[in-house]
Amino acid sequence: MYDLTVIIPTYKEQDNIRNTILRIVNIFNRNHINGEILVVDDNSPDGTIAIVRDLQKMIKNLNLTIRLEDKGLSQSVVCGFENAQSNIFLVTDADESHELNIIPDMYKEILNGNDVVIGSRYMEGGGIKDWPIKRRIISIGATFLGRLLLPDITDPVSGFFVFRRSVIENAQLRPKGYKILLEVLGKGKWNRFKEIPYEFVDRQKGSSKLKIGTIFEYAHQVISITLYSFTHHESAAWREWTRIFKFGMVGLSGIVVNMALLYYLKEFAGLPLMLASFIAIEMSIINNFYWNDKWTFNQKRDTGILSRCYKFHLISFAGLVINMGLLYGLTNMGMYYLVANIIGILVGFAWNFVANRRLTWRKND
Ligand SMILES: Nc1nc2c(ncn2[C@@H]2O[C@H](COP(=O)(O)OP(=O)(O)OP(=O)(O)O)[C@@H](O)[C@H]2O)c(=O)[nH]1
Ligand SMILES: [Mg+2]
Repeated sequence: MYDLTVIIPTYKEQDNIRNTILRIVNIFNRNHINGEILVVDDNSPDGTIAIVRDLQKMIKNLNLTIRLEDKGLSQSVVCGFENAQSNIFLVTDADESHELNIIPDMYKEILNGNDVVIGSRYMEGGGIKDWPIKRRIISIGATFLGRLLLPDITDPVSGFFVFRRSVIENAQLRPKGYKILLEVLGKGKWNRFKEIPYEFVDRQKGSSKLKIGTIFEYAHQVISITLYSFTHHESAAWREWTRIFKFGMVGLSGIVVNMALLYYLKEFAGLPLMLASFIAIEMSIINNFYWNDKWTFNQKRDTGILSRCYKFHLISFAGLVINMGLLYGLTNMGMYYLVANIIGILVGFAWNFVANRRLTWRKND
């Protein structure tokens, strides 16, 4: 048994694999990590396998799995999870695009109690070097889609991550395509996570295997994780759906408060309509804030209640502007006003949820 398994999926990496393995061995030695290196190769026709076999003669903690069917990156990584001889799995590429030097920090954060630790290109301090504009656009699009499922994570499609075996013990992974991390995060069971920034460097040697079909595979993957979460309520994606649902319920309660108060202030307190409406709106915003703070986002916070309440007000106000702006614009374009209003409400709701999720109730652990 080892303390850590570094899984390296490979396909035609004869120019890179030796260096990568030697660097990881070096990192293990310098940091006294009792680690295993597991190369999972899809029967590469070049010299990759011979090189690994050769290195195995002098590196006893180097293992090799050769797969003969169902070729694919994600499948190979999952095969690595199955064959690993430790309870902590770290995945990295063979082409030295990842900053291998942060492996000890990533591992340490797992020992500190995190379930998942991700090397992030998209948080402050991270980055991407030498990427053509096309690759950047595809990556940003993929990241955006992934963040819809997992808003707390800046790089949910990173190929550089480490996690505990327990995260996926009961998850039914259906590996396909490139984005295995999204599958692990979306279907797995985890609470504490950490991201560590690093700079991705484009491969210097060997060729890229990214194809256009990969994009469709990815869209398919996002949809199936969403569907999976509906029936597997321990998954992280489900946690997010629950929040959206609660946020919607709170929104409905706000409408009830608003209507009831407006009626009372107008009919019984005799206030002028606009003043009554102003008070009713303000009370419904406070009502919504209270329940979202207590119920929807019941978690540790990193700001005081007044600051959260203030942000919630600003965002609600912007939401109102969005709602009314759409109502105005769409009816001017000839749309029936009740239909335009529904669109305004839905877009306003999406804005309110996403903005508050990001700004008002940020912390998740
Ligand atoms: N086992 C296996 N490994 C693969 C497969 N496709 C890619 N890999 C490996 O997965 C890692 C990431 O693949 P890359 O081709 O580097 O993907 P990328 O970093 O998005 O793109 P480039 O660096 O531009 O090629 C590398 O170690 C590849 O050798 C595959 O079908 N099977
Ligand atoms: Mg690469």
